[in-house]
Amino acid sequence: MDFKLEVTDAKSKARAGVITTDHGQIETPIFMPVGTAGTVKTVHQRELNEDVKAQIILGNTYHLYLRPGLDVIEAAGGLHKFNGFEKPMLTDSGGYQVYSLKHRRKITEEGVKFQSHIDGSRHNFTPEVVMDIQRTIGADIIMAFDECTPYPCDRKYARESMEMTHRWLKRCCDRFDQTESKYGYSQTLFPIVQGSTYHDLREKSAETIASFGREGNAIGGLSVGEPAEMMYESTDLVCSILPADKPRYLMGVGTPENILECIALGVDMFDCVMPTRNARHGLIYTSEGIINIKNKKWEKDFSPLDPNLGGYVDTAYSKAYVRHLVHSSEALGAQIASIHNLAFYLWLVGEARAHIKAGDFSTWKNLILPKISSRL
Ligand code: PRF
Repeated sequence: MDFKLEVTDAKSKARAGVITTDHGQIETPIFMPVGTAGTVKTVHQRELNEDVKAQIILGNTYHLYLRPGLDVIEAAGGLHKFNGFEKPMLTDSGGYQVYSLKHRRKITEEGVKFQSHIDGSRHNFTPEVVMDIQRTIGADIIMAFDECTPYPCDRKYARESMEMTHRWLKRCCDRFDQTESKYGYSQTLFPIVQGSTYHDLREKSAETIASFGREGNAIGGLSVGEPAEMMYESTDLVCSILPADKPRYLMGVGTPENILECIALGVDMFDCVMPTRNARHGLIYTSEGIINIKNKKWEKDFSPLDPNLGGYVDTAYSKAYVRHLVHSSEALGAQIASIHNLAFYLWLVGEARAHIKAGDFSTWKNLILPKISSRL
């Protein structure tokens, strides 16, 4: 993997760059649609390419390991061959998914023992196991095994957990460096900064993670219930320490507003289930503001979903029709809304990138934020 920093904004810390992987290039800042089980829910691969204009998608180690299982993915020749998405992919390590299991897991120095949410079967994830699994899945970018601390989190727990995440990182790097890609293209490992909302811990973690000298770095443990201001403070602090010549990935963030604010702090990559999950519940992000398509207000509004975006679903379908579909729990409603919301997120980061390059990012951000955050 290679990262070329093209422009750094003069008035903020926003950056534009290009990541090159063996499956193609990613223009940053970028949003990565979440494809937990090897599929971006309700969106097929041609739509991801042509309508959403996705440049990279995310998969989850935990889910893919449980279903379909590694034997199937390996027999297919890796996840790209299995799901037919030939552009870059990234897999999360399971650190966050296992954390979400709460009552069905036990964390020790060795790793995490957990029970499957599908059938209750017992499994053991260690840093080594998680590296081996991600070698078999075969994503271009793979994540270190970490513990995502909850919010709030007492200081002692946050410090001990962060130190364990650092020891796990050493084990991840050792295993990763001793093994090879299974499918002939290269993979790269991103470590993850933790440290909850404690500034000194965040600082320590960012310094430790940076000292490993990997090709990119991630920020975890944020957007877990803390106020947005706290998330911005931690992100700002961590970005000031992580090396400028490597991509920075803020995990699981966020709203369109969160994304623009964190681009301004120097983040290059984002992922979040929000655009797809919210789409399935009828929340539509548009260039004019946020719509709850289930509201009666849209019942006879035959205007296009979003006239300014210009994508197929934005002009082909009216608000009234999408309202009817979502209201009736029709699969097509979830599909149109998901494609639209993802296209909106990709449009937003694309615009951010264009304005960083044009030198007016901050002015543009301040103009567009009130508009896209308003409720219609
Ligand atoms: N760690 C991992 N994945 C994540 C997170 C984390 O802290 C988050 C936190 N927002 C989202 N996804 N491994």
